[in-house]
Amino acid sequence: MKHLIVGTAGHIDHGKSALVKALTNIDPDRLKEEKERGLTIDLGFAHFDLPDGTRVAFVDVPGHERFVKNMLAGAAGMDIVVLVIDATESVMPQTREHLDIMKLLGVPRGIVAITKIDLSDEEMIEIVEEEIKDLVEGSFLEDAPIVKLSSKTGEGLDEIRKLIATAVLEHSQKSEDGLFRFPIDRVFTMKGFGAVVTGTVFSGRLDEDEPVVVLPTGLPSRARQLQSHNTKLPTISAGMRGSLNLTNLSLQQLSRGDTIVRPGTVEPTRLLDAQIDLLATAPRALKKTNIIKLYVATSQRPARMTLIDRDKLEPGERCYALIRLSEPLCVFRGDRIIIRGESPEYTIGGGVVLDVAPLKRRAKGDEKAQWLKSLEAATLEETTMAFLAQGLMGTTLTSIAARVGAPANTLRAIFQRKFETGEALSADVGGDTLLIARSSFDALKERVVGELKDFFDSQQHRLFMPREELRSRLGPDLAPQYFELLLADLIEGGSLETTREGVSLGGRKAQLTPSQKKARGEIERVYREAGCSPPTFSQAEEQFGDTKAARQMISLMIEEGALTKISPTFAYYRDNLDPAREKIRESFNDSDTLKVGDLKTLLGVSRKHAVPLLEYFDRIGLTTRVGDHRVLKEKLRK
Ligand SMILES: Nc1nc2c(ncn2[C@@H]2O[C@H](COP(=O)(O)OP(=O)(O)O)[C@@H](O)[C@H]2O)c(=O)[nH]1
Ligand SMILES: [Mg+2]
Repeated sequence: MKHLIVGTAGHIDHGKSALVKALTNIDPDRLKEEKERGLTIDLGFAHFDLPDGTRVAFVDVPGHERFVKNMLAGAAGMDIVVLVIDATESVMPQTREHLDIMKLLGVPRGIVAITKIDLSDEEMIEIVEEEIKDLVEGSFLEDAPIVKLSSKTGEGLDEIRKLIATAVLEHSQKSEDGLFRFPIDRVFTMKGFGAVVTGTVFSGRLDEDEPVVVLPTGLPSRARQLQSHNTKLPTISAGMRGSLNLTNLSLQQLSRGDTIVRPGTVEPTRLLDAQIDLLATAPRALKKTNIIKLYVATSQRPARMTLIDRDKLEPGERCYALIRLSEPLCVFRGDRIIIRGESPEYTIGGGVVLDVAPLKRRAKGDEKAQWLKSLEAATLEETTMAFLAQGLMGTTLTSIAARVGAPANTLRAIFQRKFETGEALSADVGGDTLLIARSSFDALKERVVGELKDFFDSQQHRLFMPREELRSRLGPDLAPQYFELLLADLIEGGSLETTREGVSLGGRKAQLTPSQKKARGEIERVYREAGCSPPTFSQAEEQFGDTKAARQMISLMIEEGALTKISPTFAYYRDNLDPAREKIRESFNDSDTLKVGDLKTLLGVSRKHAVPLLEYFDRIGLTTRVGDHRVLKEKLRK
């Protein structure tokens, strides 16, 4: 079954609503105020069935210039437009503005209807036809059929029905594969149901009772009571008019312009890059920075637009621009946008969204333009890989899917191939997949080696760079899983060695200057001769004189394992600590417990050393503390 939306466009009072009513028997002017004043204020909805059973949805838009903002909310979902022109008035300002909007939105096809022919004569109608031909020249309506009709007498209605039927049959149906996206165009309450929203499904599909989220507010809900044209359905999909009941949400929490998506698929943005066309009829050129009103799907936002590849844009010209929004908006790559100037608000141009997550880092104008140009014509696969390669630290599958505007499953298929060719790698990061471009991976590998070289250049005596220090130097955004992947790859390639404490360059040895060597020998002697009563670190450093050299050599000996650090103040010479441990173990042959006082006698040390020693042996699992004494852990287990 096909679904598509036929929309009206044209100047006020040219007979749009009357035509929709004549074709569908439904009055699209549903508001009391509209009926009273005979004026369309907001979008109207109607439908009729073609002889083959295809249901055609109509969106009727207001023609008044004050309500163009409402018109835009309906225009974004149209597949076919009927441009309505009054035979007695011919082309008028909103005829032009609506046509401009349709062009900018990329509406693919349409029909021109000359209405009220019962009030005109042939000569006049011919003039109107000529004016229409001038108007549509060079546009998507250039070869569109022109039908002359009267909604009052019914003349020409059969002809337009047939033309609509042909257009519907020839129109290709939207695919249902995209991310589910439902921009809300109406919100109301229904007794017994609570908040109900209507809209046109822009992409994807949704089943009844699925969890959803409303953007940009982020309010979670569930989709109940799916309907299309008052018929209950189990599923709604791309191209359909639809309505749904949002559970647990009230009228006040929802508004036109909000978008319904599946949870965790899309994040709203405040920043986007777009290609912009300034209409040839725009009153003035655009400056480097402009205050504008941005329209996307059913939403609108005040925005600041900065030209990227030039300082000024003349009417009729095209360029790239960065758009900053005052409030976040749910927008997709590839979306058509409309921009309007302020006071008086008037359509000045539009364009296409190229990137919904532009890098905050300021690229130079030319460089950025080059990047956007490459994105403009890129396929889904190329775009995916381009975005991937931009992030040195990798990107999650979810965020790259949102950035390209495609569902994660579609990307999984692309990445499967990229893993095989080696162009991409992946790491599991708590439920999501971190994707990494080979180029980023290689660049980061080089940085790891670079950081290590820098580290050892300034600290020749060190054996290892502590892991955490290395990771933090690479950047706070680096996922631990990615870091491990890098290390594993470098170790396999032989350029890295790791131990529990740290990371070193493959085959590297500490290099000591003659004075460092001397210091090392001296300090080693101090610790060896001190037996079980070594000096504190600061005592050892002071005793040697050159505090810095002493500190360096102490940490080197700790890294090497010649010294064992047992507390923040003490290290023991390994060859002294090992026998001490054995003595303690043996002492438990004669006694079940060991007290601080016992250890003092056993090793001939003072309390200052005995306490940290016992705590150290507890820590390494030799002994354990019970009350004011120690027991041997091995004995406990028996
Ligand atoms: N005589 C005649 N009047 C029409 C025709 N179409 C619309 N009208 C009248 O023109 C006025 C404006 O029509 P409407 O459909 O509200 O215009 P819209 O603003 O474009 O929606 C209404 O009073 C209609 O009854 C027509 O084909 N013939
Ligand atoms: Mg109307």
